[in-house]
Amino acid sequence: MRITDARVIICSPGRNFVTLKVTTEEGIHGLGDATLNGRELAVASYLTDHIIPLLIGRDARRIEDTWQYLYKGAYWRRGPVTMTAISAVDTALWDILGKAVNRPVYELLGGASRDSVMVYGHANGSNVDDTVAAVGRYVTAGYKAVRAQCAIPDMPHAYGVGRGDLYYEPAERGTPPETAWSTERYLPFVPTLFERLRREFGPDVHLLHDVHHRLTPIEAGRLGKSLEPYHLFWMEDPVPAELQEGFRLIRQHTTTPIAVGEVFDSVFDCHQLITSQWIDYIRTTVVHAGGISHLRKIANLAELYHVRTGSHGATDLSPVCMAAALHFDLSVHNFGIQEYMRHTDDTDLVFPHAYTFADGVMHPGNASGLGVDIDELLAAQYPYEPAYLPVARRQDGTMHSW
Ligand code: GCO
Ligand code: MG
Repeated sequence: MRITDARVIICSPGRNFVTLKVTTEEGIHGLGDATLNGRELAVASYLTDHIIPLLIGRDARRIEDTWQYLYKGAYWRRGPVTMTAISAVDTALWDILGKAVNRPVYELLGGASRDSVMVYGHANGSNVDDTVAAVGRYVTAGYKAVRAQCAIPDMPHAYGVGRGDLYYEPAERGTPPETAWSTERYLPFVPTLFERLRREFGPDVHLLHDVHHRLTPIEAGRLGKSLEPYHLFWMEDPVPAELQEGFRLIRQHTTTPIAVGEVFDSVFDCHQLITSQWIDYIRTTVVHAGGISHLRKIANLAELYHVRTGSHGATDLSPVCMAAALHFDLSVHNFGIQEYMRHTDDTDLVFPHAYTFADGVMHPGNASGLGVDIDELLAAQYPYEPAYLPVARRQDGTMHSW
């Protein structure tokens, strides 16, 4: 099963996506998502200029060997661009293997560990009433878990307040938009939001909140403690996580569960967090953390330490990643939850897929491989458009983490 062709397809059906398409001598093709929001062309070049020439002629069945060849062979290890490119190759090879043996990928990963995959959606609003209404719409739509974000009074650009109800799309065409941030206003406000949400929706719905890397460890400890009465499913990305040791301090102060890892690209970003039991959910995902192969290694380590998975699944991760994530989620024992922000209708048409949503849960479907494809003719109608994620500044002008 030699690889005879590999190509990068860049399209923008509502937002930018980079997709790797690998084809074998039998004419089987596999897809991998290679989208790195705001830095898309760097991954496209890494694949086209440095990886694709090495793939031609290789045996598509040697998934682990190809992973190690690309990882060790580059000499320069890790980093989001490298790891997103390797992820795309790995995902495409699992897709090819599934198609070659005519089985859905989750069966090759050990089979289903559960009947379906619980997902959460994003509810947000420019004030508490709007956020309550948005959570209500998700609950009515059958969701068992909802992430709630709200603009802080007098700070309209708090993280998570997006355009539209179903898609959360922070990247904007042109240069990076600037947003303002105030920890002083945020910290006392968030508990009032969750106090209201629990009053409106009762104890059963799972409520989540994304801090989006904005606090210091001691501030995060305070926030987690003040949210304890509202028993969140998780508090996400409380601090920027380059300093794994910082989570020890958060953990000392709160029992609110902690989720982290959407920007991690390998197990080396989180091994200390996991083995020290400083976190509860690891959010690494197929497209940025080394594909299905490496994500399984992270999950297997996490399982030993009672840490469960909660893969990133925002709108900027393509339906190819979503499909791969669902095969992983269904199979892995220590699954926790999967983020699911819907794609626009344009995106769904460009990437026809077998995965389904009903009653708050998803299933990858039983098509062979990943069960997702790309309509290249349609994709060509949506050319790439440069777009950037926002940046954040504190009120005195100091750059802050967005
Ligand atoms: C999430 C994330 C996203 C990111 C986005 C960046 O929890 O879904 O924080 O919304 O901001 O994926 O590209
Ligand atoms: Mg997040």
